[in-house]
Amino acid sequence: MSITIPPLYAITDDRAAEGHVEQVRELVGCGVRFVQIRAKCSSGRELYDIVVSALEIARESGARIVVNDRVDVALASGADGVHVGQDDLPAGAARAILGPDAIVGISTHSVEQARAAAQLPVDYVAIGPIFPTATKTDADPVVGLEGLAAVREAVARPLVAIGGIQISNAAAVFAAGADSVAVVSGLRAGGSLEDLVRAYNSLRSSRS
Ligand code: 3NM
Repeated sequence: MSITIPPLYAITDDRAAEGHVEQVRELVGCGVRFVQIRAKCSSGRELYDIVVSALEIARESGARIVVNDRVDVALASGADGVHVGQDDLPAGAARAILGPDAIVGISTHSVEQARAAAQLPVDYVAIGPIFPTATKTDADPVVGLEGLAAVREAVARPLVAIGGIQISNAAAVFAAGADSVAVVSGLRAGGSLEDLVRAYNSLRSSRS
């Protein structure tokens, strides 16, 4: 349970014109090394096929793939791990199913939830939404940079910030204590994806 998550943690988007596999191909091709497949509209079978194809692409570059919510699909496909939310299977159960080498991450939405999550057998704790987001329709109240800093104080685990993060505000998110930024729309703003990926990844290394 000691992994290094790269500064940029990409998440695939159900709303994109390209499917999830194409998104993974593009993201990985542009230098992304950690991708969560978040396919809320796919059946179990569809998700399984997506993850198997994504893994074939990711393996060529050493990128890691985690599956949102579906521990069963993560296990069956041989994914690197799973990301669970507060209402999904408990992180301890996910760990028991996937074993000690899998990545298990968890979403939290408050300092209290983050503190509790840090006691669980997880590799990282995600906190959000940091800023308003249109991607998650049932998002919790915004925690802001102050909330993120408070979570940083309370949690020694690798900390992933999520929600409304763009290249324009990512430096402030790292400065507030995030180890990594999880991004959906902030990778789809147009322009060169390769340059954008490089820009996100260089922010943490330049953190003072
Ligand atoms: N989870 P974007 S916010 C998937 O608060 C997700 O846990 C959140 O998308 C949380 O980068 C969120 O486009 C949406 O804002 C992130």
